Formats: sequence, structure tokens, C-alpha cells
Amino acid sequence: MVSVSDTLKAAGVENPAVIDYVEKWAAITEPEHIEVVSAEDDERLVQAALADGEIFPAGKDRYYSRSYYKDTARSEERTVVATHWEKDAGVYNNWRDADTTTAQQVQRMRGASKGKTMYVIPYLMAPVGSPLERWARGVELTDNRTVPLHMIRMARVGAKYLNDLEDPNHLVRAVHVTGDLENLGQGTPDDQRLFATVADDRTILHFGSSYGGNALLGKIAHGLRQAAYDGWASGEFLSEQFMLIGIKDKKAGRTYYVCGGFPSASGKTNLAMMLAPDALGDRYEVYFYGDDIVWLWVNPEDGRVYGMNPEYGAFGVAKDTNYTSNPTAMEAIKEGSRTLFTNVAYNPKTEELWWEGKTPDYPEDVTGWVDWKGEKISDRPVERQRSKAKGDEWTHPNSRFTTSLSNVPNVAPDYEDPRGVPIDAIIFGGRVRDREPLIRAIRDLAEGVYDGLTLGAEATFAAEAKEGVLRYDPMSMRPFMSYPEGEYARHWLKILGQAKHLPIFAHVNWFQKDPEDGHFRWPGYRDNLRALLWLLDLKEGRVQGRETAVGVLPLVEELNLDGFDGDRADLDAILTLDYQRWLEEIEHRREHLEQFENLPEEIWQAHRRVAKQVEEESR
Ligand code: GTP
Ligand code: SPV
Ligand code: MN
Repeated sequence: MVSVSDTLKAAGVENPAVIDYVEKWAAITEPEHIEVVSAEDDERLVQAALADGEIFPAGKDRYYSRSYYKDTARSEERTVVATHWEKDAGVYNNWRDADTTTAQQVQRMRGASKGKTMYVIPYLMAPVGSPLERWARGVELTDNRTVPLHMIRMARVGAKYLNDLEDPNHLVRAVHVTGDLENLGQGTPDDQRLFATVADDRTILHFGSSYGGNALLGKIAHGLRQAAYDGWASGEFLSEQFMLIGIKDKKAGRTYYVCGGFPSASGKTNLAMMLAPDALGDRYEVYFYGDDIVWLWVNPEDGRVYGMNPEYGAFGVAKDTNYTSNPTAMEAIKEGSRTLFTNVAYNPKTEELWWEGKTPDYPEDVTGWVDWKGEKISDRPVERQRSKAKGDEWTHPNSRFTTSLSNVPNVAPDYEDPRGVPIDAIIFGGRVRDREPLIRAIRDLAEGVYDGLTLGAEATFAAEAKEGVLRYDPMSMRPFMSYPEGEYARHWLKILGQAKHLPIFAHVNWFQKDPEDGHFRWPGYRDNLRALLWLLDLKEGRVQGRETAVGVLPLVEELNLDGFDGDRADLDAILTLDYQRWLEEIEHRREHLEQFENLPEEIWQAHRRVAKQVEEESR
């Protein structure tokens, strides 16, 4: 019999730490085969998955898959961060004891991959040569073949990334075991799933899902939770659920870099893939760097904050993606792109895909179509086949596409440059139906961090939660928080405090609604560039805006409205502060912040300053 070690060596794995880890976990999960994966294996894995009916063809070089119907999003309740230190417990990180959690996971995973193949996925969550590269190396072991298919699109994958290391041990070790999805009691008191990051061991142990961030462990488990912990423990960097774009002003010959956080399913992918509005297209161009994760650090040479996207692809929300809302995404997922779709609707006869919002209405002819659960539309009662009623959707609201960055038409030419890009502005935003204006700018560091910590938004379908409920989501990191919030605030102040040139902060909101009929007061999407251009103008002193308690707001005439066809009364409304709602908000913020132990005094000072001014201005 060929030993595990021989199998790995034959596949190019030279790192002894990887070999040890695979040996250890193969003895626990007992797979039948072990296979090392690199990006070059994609076509072979695709063909095997097609042959076995795990994925389906969706036109030329595109694929479709479905996940188990109770396994369609992250579960925040079942996601924990474990360490050896109880002081690492925060409000949102669901802290657990490391040894107990590891023992529980070993028990859950014991013998759980019998009869299956263990795919060994060595990966790098950074461009090659990045100053943070040593935090970016990892290996994922998984018993589910769709995982390497996603990982190859989302990360740099291959044994070479883990060979020849100065310290072969310095890597994240991650194990993913799918489990018996039909018998895990998802969402019941007897839920068997557990998604654990054992942060001070730099080990990730996920059991009980094959979906998204639960299963592709390079992405949010390593890229966000583990990396945030590492960035804090080392004192070197921040890792945030941020998008990152470049905005090129062709007339001035300068590119500005903007990053920022919106909670899951709130528009990061859309903003990162945005095209300039037609009327501004001659002058401005938007470049995509990243849509979900940014690592930030200060470069001692120039004293600027730098940002980098550790990912290699996008795992984007399919719903409402179309040639009007996001033409760039439509190009990035077109035939030939090798995109993998999950949980949209599918027509096996024509190999077509459809999702809510792809076209204004359902396909005319329902023949052949199956919904995201694989059930034939034609088997439904006629009145429910093309109905707009809740529950009759053809696709899951958290259905997604997985495509590599190189497919994104507006990807920055230097997206693989390991130096990252110098950040000019950091924005926060989320779905808020009232109170939050279009944009408010903040120049002070503590007030900017305070604003991020009090980011509030309506819940979305990206996690198993009630849609539409308002909740705080600090810096859009609530589901990925790995250490205590007070420390998190302190670490932000420390890292950004090292910068000689501070980015400007801003809070944005594309989602204010008219309370009468519920329409969005801002057209959003491509028009969002107008708000960001104003922010950069403010930073450069080209406009002054209007100082308020919660930041600087644009004057209508300062916005570039060339070709804008939004409603002017709506625009006035979203540039106005509703002080009654802000007074209530200040109270909520105080309660929210009081949950956090040991919050830096600078943050409380910022809160009191804003509170006092809101009070004064509201009179
Ligand atoms: P994750 O990948 O879950 O972290 O989410 P994301 O922040 O990248 O979300 P994404 O960009 O995929 O946004 C998802 C939803 O937001 C879609 O339903 C979009 O149609 C909607 N959306 C994005 N931008 C806008 C906008 O400017 N206005 C409005 N009204 N909706 C928007
Ligand atoms: C999110 O939920 O914020 C995502 C998708 O980006 S997942 O990778 O599943 O977390
Ligand atoms: Mn995300």
C-alpha cells in the first residue's frame, strides 16, 4: 500500500508540516483516497464532478450545482472562535475553550469521510510576494469535491505555495468535513454542525455543511476570522470584510483607492464591479481590486495605509445581478468563464440558468426548468409557476456565482501587485431604510472608528437570520469577529494611528426608502460613484460640504449630477438629517457600545462629542 507521505510527495508536497497534518487527519476521518489539488487540476476535477452528477453543465465552460436545501448560508449561531484564553471572549465571537472544542470536532469528524476522497488543498490568501504573505499560507483538507472547485477559483492553489518556507510550520491548518447533511438537525436545538476557528492554534475545523464560507476555508474562516486574530496578535495588520476599488480620474491623471465595509449581501460586489455612469465615463474609470476581504497595514516607508485583497475570485450574490445593475458581473460569469453557480434555477435541456432579477420576469416557457431545490417548475400548480409571491421564488436568495478575478472586466491591471494600494478613503454602509443620509464624511480617526463600530443595518439572507431586522454590525465584521470588540477598536486606533497620512472616513447609504411607497430614494449602483467622487473632492479641498454632528454632508450643487436621472426631491431628502431619528440612534449606540468591555476612551469621547452635538443641532 502507498503511504500517505508517498502520495503527497508524488503530488509535489514537500512541506513536512503538511504531510504530518494530513497523516494525522486521515487517521481521524478515514478517507478512502487522498488527492492533492492544484489549480492545474481544475479541468480534470470538473470532468469528474460532471460525470458523477455533482455539478451540471451550464453552457460553454460554466457549471451549476445545488447544495442541500437546509444548507444554503452561513450559520452565525453555529460558528465559534476558540482559544486557550478566556479573555479572548467578545460579544460576537462566540468564544469557546480551544481544547474542548478541538476534542468535540475530532469526535464529530471521526470516521466521517469513510468511502470518500480527502482533497488536500494547499493555498495562498495573498498575491505572491506580499509583505503579509507569511499570514496567508494554509492547507485545507476536505471530503467534498465541489470545495476544491470553489477554492481554485477563490484562492491561489498549489503545493508550491507551501514548499520552501523559512518556517514550514507557519501555516493555517484547516479541516472541512461535510457530514451527513440529511441528519444534522440544522436549525434545531439538536444541531450537529459546528464551524470552529481555533485561533491561537491557527487551526480551522468545520463540520456539517458544504456551502460557501462554511466549506471554502481559505475565504472567511482564514481570510477574515483567523487573519483578524493574527493581525491583532502580531500587531501587524487588520483584516476586514471590505471591498477595494480604484477610481481613476483620467483628466487629473490620478487614481484614488477606496475600501470599505458593508454587511453581507449589501452591495460590496456591486460597488467593486461598478462602471462609471455613462455621462462620467469619459473622465472616470473604476477598477476592481476586491469585493469581500481587505487586509490593511501601514507602510513605514511612506507612512500610508495600504490595502490588499487576499482572494483570487468572487463569490457573489446572484439575485438581482443583470446587465443594468451589474454588467461587469454579467461579463465575469458569462459562458467560457468557468464560473460555478450554486442554488440558482436551471434548465438541464437548454443548460440555461436563471435567478430572480436576472430578467424582469421568469422565462416565458417553464418547460424543463428546475428550481434551486431541483424540483420541476412544471410540477407546481400553474398559479405558482411564475408567481411573484414569497416562497415561490425559483432561486435561493443567497444563491451565488464563483468566478476568478481575471474574468472581471474592470479588474485592476495591477491586482496581483504584492505591494497593495495606498488607501485614500474608508467607507462604511449598510441597508438602512431611514436616518442614514447618502453620505457623511468624517476626518477624525477616533470618530471614524466609532462610526464603523456603530454601523447598523438590516439583516440579509447571507446568514440564517430574519431578513430586514435592524442590527449593529461593527465594521461589517460581526459574523467574522474573532477577538473582543474593545481590543478590536484599540487595534484599529493603533494600526491607523501609525499612518502619517490618514484616509478620510465616510458613512454611505444607498438604501433609504420613501416611507410612503417604499421606493429607493437613490438610484444606487453606478450612481454610487457620484457620492464617492464628492468624498474625494472633499478630501482634496475642492468642496466644503456642510458640517453636522455626524459628519460633513454634501451640498446638492457639490455633487456631480451630469446625466443623473434620479428624483430631486428624493435627493434633497437623503441629504437631510432626521434629528428625531438621530436622537434615538444615539441612545441605541450607547447601549450597543456599553456591551463591549474595555472600549478605548477615545471611542467614548467620540460618542459623547457626537451625542452632544446631535442634541444641540436638534434644538
Ligand atoms: P457578501 O458577498 O455577502 O459579503 O455581499 P456583498 O456586500 O458583496 O453584496 P452584493 O454586492 O452581492 O449585494 C447584494 C444585494 O445588494 C443585491 O441584491 C443587489 O441588487 C443589492 N445592491 C447592491 N448595490 C445596490 C445599490 O446601490 N442599490 C440598491 N438598491 N441595491 C443594491
Ligand atoms: C458573506 O456571507 O459575507 C459572504 C459569503 O461573503 S460566505 O463566504 O459564505 O460567507
Ligand atoms: Mn462577505
